[in-house]
Amino acid sequence: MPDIFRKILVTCALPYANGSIHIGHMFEHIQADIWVRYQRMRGHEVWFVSADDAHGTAIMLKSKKLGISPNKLIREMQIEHREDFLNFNISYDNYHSTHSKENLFLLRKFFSCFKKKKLLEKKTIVQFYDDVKKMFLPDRFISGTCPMCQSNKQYGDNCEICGATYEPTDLIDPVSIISKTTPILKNTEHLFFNLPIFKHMLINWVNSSTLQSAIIKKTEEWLISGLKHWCISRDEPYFGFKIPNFPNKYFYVWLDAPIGYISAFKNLCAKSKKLKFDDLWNEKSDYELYHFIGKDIIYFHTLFWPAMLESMSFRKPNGVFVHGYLTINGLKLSKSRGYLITARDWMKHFDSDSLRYYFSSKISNNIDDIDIKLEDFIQKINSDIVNKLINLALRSASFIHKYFNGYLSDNLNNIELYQNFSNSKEKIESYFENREYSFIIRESMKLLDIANQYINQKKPWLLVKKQNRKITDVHMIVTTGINLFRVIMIFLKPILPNLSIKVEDFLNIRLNWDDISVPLLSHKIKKFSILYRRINLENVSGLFDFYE
Ligand code: NOT
Ligand code: ZN
Repeated sequence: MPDIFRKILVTCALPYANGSIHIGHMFEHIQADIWVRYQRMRGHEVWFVSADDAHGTAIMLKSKKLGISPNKLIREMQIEHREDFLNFNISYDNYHSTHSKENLFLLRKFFSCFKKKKLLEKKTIVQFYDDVKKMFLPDRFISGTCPMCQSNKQYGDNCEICGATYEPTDLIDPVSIISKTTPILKNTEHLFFNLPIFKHMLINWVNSSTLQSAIIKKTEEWLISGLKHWCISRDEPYFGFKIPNFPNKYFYVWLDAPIGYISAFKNLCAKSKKLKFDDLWNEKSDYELYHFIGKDIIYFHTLFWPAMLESMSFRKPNGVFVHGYLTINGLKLSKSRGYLITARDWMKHFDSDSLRYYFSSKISNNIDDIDIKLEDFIQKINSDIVNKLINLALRSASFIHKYFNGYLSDNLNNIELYQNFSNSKEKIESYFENREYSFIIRESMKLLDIANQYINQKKPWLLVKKQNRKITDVHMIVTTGINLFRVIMIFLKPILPNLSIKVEDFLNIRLNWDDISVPLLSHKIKKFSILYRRINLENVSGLFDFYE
């Protein structure tokens, strides 16, 4: 048990149910999963949930295009997504859906609470309407020329070139992405949530929670520039939950999506006797709550979400952990341009630990974008995992079996060296806690270089051949090698779950955090079988080719 026992709920942003999971999604789910696995290893109570985000215009249109019902689409997507996350060892306690009975139940609760507290107002606004498809157009379905920098093919809400944000009606020459025609302006009535009323609460929350400095800055900018009333309804055709007594109107997907965090938890409570819904969501809860998200959806999590929770007298998040975008060879991933690698394609060429490791070598707690490259990836996996990590185990284990019947010696050859390794524990702990995984990789590789040098200097392969060899020395040297390997494997266990299972089998122990300071002695290990295979560039060319 750790000194301070923590109870934590962790979530990842809910992937939309209209497309496959790709490595851009995985970047977030892997980052969160490593954090969760680490906290569990420390003995804390951690619950990890997410769900498919099953509503919205995009899902409605996609199901039409496929000629199937939205319900069928989201059912099939959820099965696929769950499988993908399982393949990457994302250790969800529950992976639910926003199109669920719990989510509808909770959404209605939020809605009645908003009404009771007079937080809602109906207003008539003017919006772009596609007269061919007979539907109002969400911002992302309108494209035009940026009013600020004149770049063309920009979305209705912001410009990817100059970063300006604006109203769709500000766009020059707007076009409907769906019918490619010029949309018309049409009046429509909508429901607005009074966000400005929460300004002071939000200022307090921003200052009291653990947010990255860039996120505090951004949120404060929004708070200073003034909060607007938030439109929470959408016209049909739409796929989502209908608004009671407001004909032909649906709740906006972004209202029920964050409620999905709560409903995934509620659904989990029904399955687990131990968990109580109120223990987590009441205002005085002693659970910690953290959301892992990308930097495109910060304001949903630092403005709307705390305001929604406050109005329900629910507890608010302790932190929102934001990451930057993933790029491949410097280019942003894009579904429409086909610039992405799906989780499934990845698994056809590589294993999941390799992506977890490679991402970790680049993960810090800032929101800068992260670039990946095929050659860099292969080089890193082969040099770090195969040449340094596995090699250390291999070269030591071969002696243990050949000369010592599989047993480790009852003493180490170099206790000081072992202690130096295990003393890195606290440093590694703070890197995990602060999500600075690249430092964990760097520190582990530094230690592995030292361990391999130690074996190189001791040359056990020469020692055993010497005439009056000291066989006990050889035994203690290679036992030290195995023990140094074990310390590094404990550090890397949250990052490399598949390899860890194999190593636990090989060493015939569990890799436990609390065991780091005590060496493994007089213990029988199993025969070394292949723990990890080198990657050959020839076998994998093709996967990143669309970027050349
Ligand atoms: N489906 C959304 C997206 O950007 C994420 C929803 C996260 C849930 O992929 N919500 N909140 N707040
Ligand atoms: Zn622009």
